[in-house]
Amino acid sequence: MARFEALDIGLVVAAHGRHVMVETPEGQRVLCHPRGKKNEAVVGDRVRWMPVGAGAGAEGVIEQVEPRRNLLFRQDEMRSKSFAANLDQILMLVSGEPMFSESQLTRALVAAASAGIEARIGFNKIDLPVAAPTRERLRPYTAMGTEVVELALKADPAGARARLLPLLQGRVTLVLGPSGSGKSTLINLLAPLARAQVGEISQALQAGRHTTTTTTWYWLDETRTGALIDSPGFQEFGMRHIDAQQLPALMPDLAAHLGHCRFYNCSHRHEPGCGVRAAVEAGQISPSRYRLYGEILDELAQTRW
Ligand SMILES: Nc1nc2c(ncn2[C@@H]2O[C@H](COP(=O)(O)OP(=O)(O)OP(=O)(O)O)[C@@H](O)[C@H]2O)c(=O)[nH]1
Ligand SMILES: [Mg+2]
Ligand SMILES: [Zn+2]
Repeated sequence: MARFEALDIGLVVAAHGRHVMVETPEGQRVLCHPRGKKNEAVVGDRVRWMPVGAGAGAEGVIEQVEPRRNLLFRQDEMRSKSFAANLDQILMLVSGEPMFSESQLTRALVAAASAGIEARIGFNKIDLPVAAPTRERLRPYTAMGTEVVELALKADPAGARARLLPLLQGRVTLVLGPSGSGKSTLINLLAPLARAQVGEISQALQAGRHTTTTTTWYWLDETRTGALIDSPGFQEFGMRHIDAQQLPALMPDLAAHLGHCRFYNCSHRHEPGCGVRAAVEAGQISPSRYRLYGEILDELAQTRW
């Protein structure tokens, strides 16, 4: 391990297959390749690298990935896996059009909690009529203590900026959310040098969508302290690494009622004297969240592969 300490350190700002873009502390970008067979470096990683070749177009080889503070795993719509590391927080961006999936939202929040990463919800497109029912759908999340930041990134960019900047400055934020929720719009608004591709979906022509396909790091400003990470819209979250026993503790609304069950190893599904189920019946835990708990638990209990 120690033999690489003399090498330059760089930050992974984009990763696509075996191509990894590494940024030097001076802000130069070098296309790097991993030394080994596998590309283990992900966006947000700090790596030790060595130049190969010289002059313009010089590339590099990654010799070592530095130890990580945290690592978040996700799977996108193309079922390809991607990760980001060393995050300060996650901003889960949702909207009423397209209507967000509670299952996806819950999974993202559980994955963040499991990785020990703080998460907030950005509720975008509040200018649309569908915002009222969407706000209702988000009520269980507000109630369990997850911050919901209301935004109209396109209709009221100044308001969105004022609300978001204090939360984002000086921190590394991974922006997650379904396709079309406005992640790239957010990044273009707050990271002026970004030019992330925004999908203007034509109703007549389904073609011409500019959907994000790679995970990319964007600095918030020239001081290069805070950053936003754009990511492709996701369908699934890999959760197989989560221990089924831990699941209730990773869901704050369920966690609030643990320790009130008759059986110490209660699964909160069918046992008598269950504090969690009593809370569902009393309306303190939303039926949808309880249903999602059961769904995820079933998945985690299945054979691992
Ligand atoms: N009405 C309304 N539309 C918005 C708002 N913010 C973004 N949009 C539109 O929503 C669409 C999708 O925005 P994107 O930023 O490309 O969404 P994305 O989350 O990056 O999508 P993917 O890259 O496919 O994952 C675009 O047509 C935006 O103009 C808003 O506040 N209100
Ligand atoms: Mg995008
Ligand atoms: Zn129970």
